[in-house]
Amino acid sequence: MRSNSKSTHRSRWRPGLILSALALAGIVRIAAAAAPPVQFFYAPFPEDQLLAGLQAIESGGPDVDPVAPMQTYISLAAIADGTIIYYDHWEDGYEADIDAPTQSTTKIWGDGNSANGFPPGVPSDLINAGTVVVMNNPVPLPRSPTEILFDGRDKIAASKTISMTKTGWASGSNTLLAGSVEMFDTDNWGIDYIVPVGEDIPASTGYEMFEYTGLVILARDDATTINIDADANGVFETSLVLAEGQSHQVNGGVSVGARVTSDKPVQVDLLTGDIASSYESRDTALLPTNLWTGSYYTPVSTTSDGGGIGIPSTAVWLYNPAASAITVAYQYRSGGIVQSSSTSVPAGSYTKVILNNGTGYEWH
Ligand SMILES: [Ca+2]
Ligand SMILES: [Ca+2]
Ligand SMILES: [Ca+2]
Ligand SMILES: [Ca+2]
Repeated sequence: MRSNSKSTHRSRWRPGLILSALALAGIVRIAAAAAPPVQFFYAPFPEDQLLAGLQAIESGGPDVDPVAPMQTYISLAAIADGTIIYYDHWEDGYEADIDAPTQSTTKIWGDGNSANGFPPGVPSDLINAGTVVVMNNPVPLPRSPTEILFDGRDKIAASKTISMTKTGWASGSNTLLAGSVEMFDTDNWGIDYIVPVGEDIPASTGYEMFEYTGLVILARDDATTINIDADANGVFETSLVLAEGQSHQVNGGVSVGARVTSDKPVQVDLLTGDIASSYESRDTALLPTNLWTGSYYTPVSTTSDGGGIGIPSTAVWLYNPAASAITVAYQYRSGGIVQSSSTSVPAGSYTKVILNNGTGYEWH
């Protein structure tokens, strides 16, 4: 075994890897890799899955139901001059090497050569610090892969770090029921996720805001096995295999402490809503558990009330995955004076803290 292991290890020192390492050190310049990607993104919430989630939240009753087509906005912001973006649509399959594309549908943005594509709204084809690119189109459903559109599952690579978001809504309900999530690059994906809120939070505690709780799970690699314990009973009731860029939806039925694990990194997004409530939903990208930490800042509070029933709109939900209760201390300013307080979060459960108006909070 030792001999095999050593052999395997040594075989990894291929000449290409050595050259790449030297190139990074500035010793060797390799013409073919003028702008190698350092970040990779996959747009979450394929439009059919987002529509299914929105329809589960808002259907029936007197309000206008969500229907196709969807409206999709994918945006990116650059922080460095000379950023190169590679945009690879899922519809015709992914490139083997996104920075050496062979498909005419794959666009290279920011290289000053508009013949291979340029960002919407940026005819100069130059992406500099502060450049914002917004990709927007209606997305008919069901999707026909022969129609190339900006949509969920598309793959984006960047030669310098960027930030990205995806925003969408359905026709009918329009922007009354819309969602927007930050897109984490694949370095910030993980193999273990726990959902901090869920449908089992009583209406009296959660204002029914989690009456619908669902997930979309998107894979980076072919042959990614995912396991899902949506009802948080400690047993994975669903196990399936996803290909690169494929997305699986858990369309409701997610409880506090629900878990998603995988053998390769995945992206998990959360969609929640108050069912048939004249349009109330929330969504967010979940962080994998290895990126959880013991200190957070909350920048936002508000005076507005929740639906005119006197409930402050801004609340923090604290989740404790441990087998015993934990105490969370927090500080905030009131009238310019720093105040300290604390709350207890039960084992495997949650606590809600409502934020006072005009305050920022630090949690630890
Ligand atoms: Ca596309
Ligand atoms: Ca493609
Ligand atoms: Ca170009
Ligand atoms: Ca289960």
